[in-house]
Amino acid sequence: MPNPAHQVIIFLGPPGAGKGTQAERLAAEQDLLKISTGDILRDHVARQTELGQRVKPILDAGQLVPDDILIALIRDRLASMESVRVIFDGFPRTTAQAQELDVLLEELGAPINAVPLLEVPDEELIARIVERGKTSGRSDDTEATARERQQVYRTQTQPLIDYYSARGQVRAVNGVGSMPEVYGRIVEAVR
Ligand code: B4P
Repeated sequence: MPNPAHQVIIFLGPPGAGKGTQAERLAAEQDLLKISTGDILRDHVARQTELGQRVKPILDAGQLVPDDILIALIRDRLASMESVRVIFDGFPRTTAQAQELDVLLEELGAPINAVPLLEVPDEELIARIVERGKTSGRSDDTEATARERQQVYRTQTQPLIDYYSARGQVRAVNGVGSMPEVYGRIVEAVR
């Protein structure tokens, strides 16, 4: 029996679409925990943990980190939660990750409430990432890596749109406009 205290939102969208930006505000305003796998991995890189050293070249190349690593990270985060009030930002990114997340959420009795999909044209995505690269210090914020990440998104992550659409969970959101404008659309979409 699902626990009504649970709330699970999965942000989908290409790199640079604004998932992190919007998930941060939604989490703060709706008392949810934002779990950003990109942030978790970058933190490991910054602290030079064993995992960080292993994944750094993968992040730098704009490729995806192996599924088993991500699944273990997410399993750990969810294990200690009594009520699962979570926004996933950047996870799942492959069908294998999505299937494993289903299993974990089923065990916790926490169904997915909504899957907002942020839609932004490719060239605007590249422009945003290159702009962010001027200050972010992120080694993957270059035009070449951004284009590689777009390609990876198309082949490995886009199939998730069908995966969640088949269950009627995807809510397409126009991600072009000011950050507050986009946020307003997301609030409507997840209501
Ligand atoms: P992420 O950290 O998830 O990177 P992202 O896709 O760039 O972020 P996002 O879409 O959230 O964009 P943001 O809000 O920052 O992943 C990085 C890497 O980690 C991956 O390439 C991969 O190697 C690895 N990884 C992470 N998760 C993984 C997984 N599950 N499996 C395998 N590997 C994984 O916004 C982008 C920019 O646009 C910002 O500068 C922002 O200020 C700006 N912006 C936002 N909204 C805007 C708006 N409305 N108008 C103008 N600009 C806007």
